[in-house]
Amino acid sequence: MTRTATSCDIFCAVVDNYGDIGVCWRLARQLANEHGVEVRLWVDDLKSFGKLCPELDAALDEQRCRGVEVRRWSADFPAVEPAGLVIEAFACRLPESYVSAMAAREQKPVWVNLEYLSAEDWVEGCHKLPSPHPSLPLTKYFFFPGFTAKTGGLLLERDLLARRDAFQSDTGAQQRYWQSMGVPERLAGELRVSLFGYENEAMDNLLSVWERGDQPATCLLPEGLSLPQVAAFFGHESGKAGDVWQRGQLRVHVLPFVEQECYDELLWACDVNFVRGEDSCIRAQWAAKPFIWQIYPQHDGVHLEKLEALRALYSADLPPEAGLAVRELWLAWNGGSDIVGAWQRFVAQRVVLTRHSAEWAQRLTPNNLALNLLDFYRQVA
Ligand code: TRH
Repeated sequence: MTRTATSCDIFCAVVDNYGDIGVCWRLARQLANEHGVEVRLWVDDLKSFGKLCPELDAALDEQRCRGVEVRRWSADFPAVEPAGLVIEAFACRLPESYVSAMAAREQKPVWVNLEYLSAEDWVEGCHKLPSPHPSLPLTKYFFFPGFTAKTGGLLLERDLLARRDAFQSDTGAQQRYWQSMGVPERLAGELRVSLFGYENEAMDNLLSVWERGDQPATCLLPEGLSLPQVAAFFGHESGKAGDVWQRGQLRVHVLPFVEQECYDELLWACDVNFVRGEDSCIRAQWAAKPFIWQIYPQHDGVHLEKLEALRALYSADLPPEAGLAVRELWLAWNGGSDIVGAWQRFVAQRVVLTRHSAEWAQRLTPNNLALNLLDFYRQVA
């Protein structure tokens, strides 16, 4: 008899920034609200989480939020009955007492380690691999998100693409959006670019090329790690949401860091998006607009292989000139050189890249991570 998952515990340790909790929060909401799963999300850092979901109260150990039970994950872990589906996000190591409780259950939970996203080839071979526990009657399975049919796919909400299409085909909705963010209407020929990234050596040159460009460029900059560099370019020590700075053709609007559900609109409304890490990179792909990925840097340089793997997959069907433009700009934005020329060649391919990005998003759609996870549960439970 096949069983469906009715309860799920997701464990999330916030390493750095917002990516870990960003993915877990998105998955938790999807399982709860689209699939009727009773989800408990255990998070060790409710303050970071609060940036993505401001209605969360970081002082509470237990609360319900958007259909999900949110629990503080502290060292003193309570005795709880494990859920049927247990998701250990990014190898965060479950509490020992919880693992023992899993082993004690007559019907063992399905235990999944949700891995980081990568477009590299080896992912297909490792997806769903079992790892038996050395001493307990439990098996943990590796579950890899990814871009091809043999991987776990990507997080995609049921109505996301319909909402995107409605927004992108409704100029009134876009105008209302810009108004709500305090950004004036578009000028003729203006380019709108969102910029979400880490510190970046190429920042000054990128801002300069926009400043001296032959079309007005509006840069939408969410508050965060890039802000000090951009502020310095304009001669300021710091900046805050609401600041507007102009130099030549470039105008920057500093935006608040918005709750996670509202970030998509920025990506949908812009012509080009700079994104980073993991979750915003996927959202930019669903936005069906040209994007530039700043990958989360790792000391050993392995991140550049990951960057190259997604670039190759995304660009495979592009005409050579457009493919080269993507390659040059992604490399220049990730520690390479000549961002000035790379930007100019990229923006010259904007029409081709926009069409391609829409086709790319369409191609990724059938491989839905939440559905795959629930199917996997049915196979294994
Ligand atoms: O914050 P990140 O740099 O997270 C990183 C990566 O995930 C990386 O792979 C991981 O190893 C490291 O953390 C520990 O980038 P990412 O993944 O894009 O997450 C940002 C989240 O913030 C994403 O869910 C979108 C969300 N966001 C908002 O909710 N509001 C905003 O205004 C913006 C700009 C982003």
